[in-house]
Amino acid sequence: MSDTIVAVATPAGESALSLIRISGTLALSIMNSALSIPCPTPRHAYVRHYNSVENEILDQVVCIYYEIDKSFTGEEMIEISCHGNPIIVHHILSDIIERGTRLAEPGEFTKRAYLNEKIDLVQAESISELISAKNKILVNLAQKNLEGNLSSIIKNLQSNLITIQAKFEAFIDFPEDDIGKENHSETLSLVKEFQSYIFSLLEAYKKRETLDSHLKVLLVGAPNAGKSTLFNSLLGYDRTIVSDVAGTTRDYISKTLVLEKTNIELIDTAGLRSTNDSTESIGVKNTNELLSQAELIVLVIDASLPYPTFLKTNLKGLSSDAKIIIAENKSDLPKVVNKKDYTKNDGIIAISAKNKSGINNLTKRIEEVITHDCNISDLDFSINIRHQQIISKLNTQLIGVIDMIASKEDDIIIIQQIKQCLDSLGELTRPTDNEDMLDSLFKNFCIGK
Ligand SMILES: Nc1nc2c(ncn2[C@@H]2O[C@H](COP(=O)(O)OP(=O)(O)OP(=O)(O)O)[C@@H](O)[C@H]2O)c(=O)[nH]1
Ligand SMILES: [Mg+2]
Repeated sequence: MSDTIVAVATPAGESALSLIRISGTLALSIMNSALSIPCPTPRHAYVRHYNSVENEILDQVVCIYYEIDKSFTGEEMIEISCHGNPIIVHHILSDIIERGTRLAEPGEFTKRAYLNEKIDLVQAESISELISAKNKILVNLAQKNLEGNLSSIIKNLQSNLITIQAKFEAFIDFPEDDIGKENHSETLSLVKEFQSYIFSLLEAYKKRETLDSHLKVLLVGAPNAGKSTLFNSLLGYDRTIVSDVAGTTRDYISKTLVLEKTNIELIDTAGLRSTNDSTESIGVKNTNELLSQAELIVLVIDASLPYPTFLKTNLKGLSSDAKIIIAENKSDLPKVVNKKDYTKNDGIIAISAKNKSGINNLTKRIEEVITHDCNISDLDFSINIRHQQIISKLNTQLIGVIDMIASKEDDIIIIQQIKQCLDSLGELTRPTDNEDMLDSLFKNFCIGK
C-alpha cells in the first residue's frame, strides 16, 4: 500500500485558480472529511467548502474524485481547484498534509502512473516533453508520443523480433529438417529489414535534434540596409541601435526568436564593407566567420539603391548549398535595385522594416527554408536522447545478428543475441532493474506532474 501524496499542480503566485492533486489511499477519506462528500461519484465536479481539521472553511472549491484504476496514477485521486491566492493554497495544502499525506516529489504522479502501468516510459517522458516543448512542432510530437505512437511502433518491433526468434528456435527443434538451411537466408533478410528500420529511427532522432537546436539565421548586408531595424521588427521590440550612420552595428547581437513551428537564433551583424575603422573591421571579420556557420542568411538590401556590387565579392566564399533569402528592404521608397544582380537565392521578400510591412511573409519564408530539409511534417513520433542511445545499441546488436547469420553461427548463439535485442527494445518502454535511471528521469519533472 503506497502512501498518499499531494502537490500543487499550478505555478506558484497569484492566479485565478490553483489546482491541488492528491493521489493514494487517503483520497476517499479526505473527500469525506474535508469536502463532506462521503460517496463521491467519480469524475463529477462538486462545488464544496473545504473544511480544515480545525473545522474552519478555507475556501469554496471545485473537486473531482477519480476512482482507483481509472485515474491518471491508477490510484484513488482527487483534484481540488481553489482560488489562486498563495495563502489559501498554503492552508489547504498544510491541512491535507495534516490528514496524513506527504508532499509529492517532482514527477511522482507520473512515476506512479508508470509503476501502475497506466503509461509506459516513452509516454511518461512525453508528458515532461509536452510541458517544456519550446515550439509548436515539439508540442505536436510530444502529444503523438503521449498518444502512444512510438509505444505501438516498439510493440510491433517486439512482436516482429519474437517471430524472428521463434524461427531460429524452430531450426533447433527440427534439426533433421532440411528446411533449416534454406530458411536461414529468409531470416537473414528479415533481420536486415528490421535493422534498416531501426536505423531509420536514428534518422528521426536527427530531425528532432534539429528542432531542439536553435538554428542560426543571420541578417547580413551593406551598412545602412536596415538590418538592425529588421532585427528589432522581427523581435517585436527595440533591442539594437538603429541609425542612419553607416557602420552602426559593430559587434553581432543574437536573440532567440520563437516562430510558429520552430525557434531560431537571430543574429544582427555589422554591415559588410571594407573599413579603416579597426573596431568595425573586427565586426566585419566576425560577420564573415558567421556567414560560414549560419543555417540561413537573410540578405538585407536597401531596395531604394542599386545593388551593392561588393556584396557579390563578400558572398563569393559561401558554399553552393548555403541558403539565402533576399529581403528587399525600404519597400516604402521608390524601387531602384535590379533583381538581375541578385545572387542565387531561396526567395525574395519585399519588406519595410521601418513600417513593419512584409515581416510576416519573411518569417514564414524563413521557417519554410530552415525546416525544408528535415521533412518535419513526416514525423509521427519523436525520438529523444535516451531513446537514441538505446536504439544505437540495438542497431549494433542487430548488425551482430546479421554477421552471425552470415557466418553460419550456431542458432543457440544467434538466439541469445536476439534476446539481447529484445531486452534493448524493452528498455525503451519498460526497463527492468533501473531504479536509478527512473529516479533521475522523474526528478526533472515539475512538482505536481
Ligand atoms: N525608409 C526606410 N528606412 C529604413 C527602413 N529600414 C531601416 N531604415 C533606415 O535606414 C537607416 C539604417 O538602418 P539600420 O537598421 O541602422 O541599418 P543597418 O543595416 O543595421 O546598418 P549598420 O548597422 O550600419 O550596418 C536608419 O535610418 C533606418 O531608420 C525602411 O524599411 N524604410
Ligand atoms: Mg545595424
